[in-house]
Amino acid sequence: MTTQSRTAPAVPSAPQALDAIIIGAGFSGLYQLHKLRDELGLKVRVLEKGAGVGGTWFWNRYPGARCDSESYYYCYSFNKAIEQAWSWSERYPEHTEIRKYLNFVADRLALKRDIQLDTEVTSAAFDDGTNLWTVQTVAGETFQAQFLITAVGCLSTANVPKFKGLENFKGDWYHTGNWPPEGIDFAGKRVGQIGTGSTGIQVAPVLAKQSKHLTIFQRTANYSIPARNRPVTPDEVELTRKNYDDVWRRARSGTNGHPFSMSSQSAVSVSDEERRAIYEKAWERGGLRFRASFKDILENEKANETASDFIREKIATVVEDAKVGEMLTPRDHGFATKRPPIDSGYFETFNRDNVLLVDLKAEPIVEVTEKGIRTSNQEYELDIIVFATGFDAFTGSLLRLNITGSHGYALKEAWAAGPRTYLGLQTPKFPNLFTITGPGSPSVLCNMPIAIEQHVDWITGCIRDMLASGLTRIEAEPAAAEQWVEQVNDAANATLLPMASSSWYLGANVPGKPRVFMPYAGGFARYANICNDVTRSDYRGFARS
Ligand code: NA7
Repeated sequence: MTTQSRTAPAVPSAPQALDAIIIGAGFSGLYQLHKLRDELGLKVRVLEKGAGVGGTWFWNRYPGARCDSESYYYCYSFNKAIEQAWSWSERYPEHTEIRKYLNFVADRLALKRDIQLDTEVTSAAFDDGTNLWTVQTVAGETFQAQFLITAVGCLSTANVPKFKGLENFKGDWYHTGNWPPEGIDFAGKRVGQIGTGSTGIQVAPVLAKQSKHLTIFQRTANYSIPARNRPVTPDEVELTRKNYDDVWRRARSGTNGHPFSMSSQSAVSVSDEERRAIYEKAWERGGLRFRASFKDILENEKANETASDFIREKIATVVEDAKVGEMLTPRDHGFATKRPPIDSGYFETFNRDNVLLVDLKAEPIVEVTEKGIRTSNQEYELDIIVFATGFDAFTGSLLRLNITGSHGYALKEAWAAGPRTYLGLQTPKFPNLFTITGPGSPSVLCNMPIAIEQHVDWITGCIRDMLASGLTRIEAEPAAAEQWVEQVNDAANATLLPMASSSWYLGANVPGKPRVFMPYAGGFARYANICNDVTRSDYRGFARS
């Protein structure tokens, strides 16, 4: 997608003085602006690369793009009036409705006057003499502030594999995370889709319906649970509004920031019949809650195998061609060890006459040609290629900001062997820089708005305390970060998550990226308690002056 980023003027402007700079105007940036401006009374500017607010949802406009958390809790909880005024139309709203919601919030809180759109940050540098950050943009503007807060999301830098010959392709190609706002007309086109993660699984059924022919290039077969998306009834809206306090209490007290609790039963402690009945019920209900059917699906390989087997059987039932069904059946990793997608007719799509599945493990892509994609077996002629190939997750968008901390130390250097943070909030040698849902925090393992609110609340409290005490500098201590990295590893190793060797949780989807398990897998409630404990113990692990 191209946006009209402001271009550099001949003479760079004088620095604009602020108290805080926020990069990004998605869920995180909007809430952080509200807290710092309206509660602490700071002078704040949000710098946003896109032409509108929405963050992830500004860019991900591919057909079928929806959130995987249910709408009634994929939203903010901090403002009763907003919570009570907004109604979602579907169980899983489409990207357009989520953007509408974020615009509604931004308008209601009068946030837009402090958000500068079409503004791409090119660098951010800390000055030890003044304890100020200087941020520069593509247009040559310069901003200075004591606090710099990155709100760039975990999944914002598109991963477009470097296939040989892509520049020769005569048709059009797009990445799902950079979708043109005007949309794409697929009518009568032969489309090739690469990637079968959450995005590929959402987009495929729609592409199959809109195009003349769809070829899906699959590297790793994936599990998916039916979303069972449907309109939300007025009665449900009313009931949720009445129960919101309870919804948020439950969401914050659990592992994943969802308002449902994990079963207390082990998948291997019940009879085969009982287990099947529980999985069948969860399958019929649909959605990510399937993962909570038993407490040990992500802890015990045998338990995990029961869930994996159940879904494998479902795939075999849905897909009419047994050979295609087997190609679609994941055998190399357990259910939910990679981010589990939810779908609206994904496996059914392969029963259509105009859909072809290509197994890239059997016939890898050799090159993109003028006419399409050539695998080791044959050339597939295409008019449009859709890359649903994911993101340079967690670190990609942060490293692209060219951040240099104390004494010119580059974030690229600090994270050369993988991200090292304290609580995912700060990195040693980068004073006064806070990262919302940074690597080392629960982030993507959690319902994102819940994770975001917790981070924004913590950062706001921390800044409030600093200002009240006349402090001007806060920095994570190296020893605290080292210990936290260990805790992040231990939390991951207590689960089956590291077993999926090609997972983007590990950075394995981007060639050359260090393999480090990046999100904190110890659970949201435990993480939030740790953060609160750090606050209570006078910001243990942070040097403040
Ligand atoms: P994902 O989950 O990273 O999926 C990307 C898909 O693209 C996945 O199937 C990859 O196969 C495939 N891929 C990536 N690179 C290649 C190359 N070089 N060749 C062939 N296939 C490739 O990204 P999504 O956008 O689907 O989802 C990201 C998150 O967004 C999602 O989990 C939600 O949290 C929202 P692989 O599995 O690596 O073999």
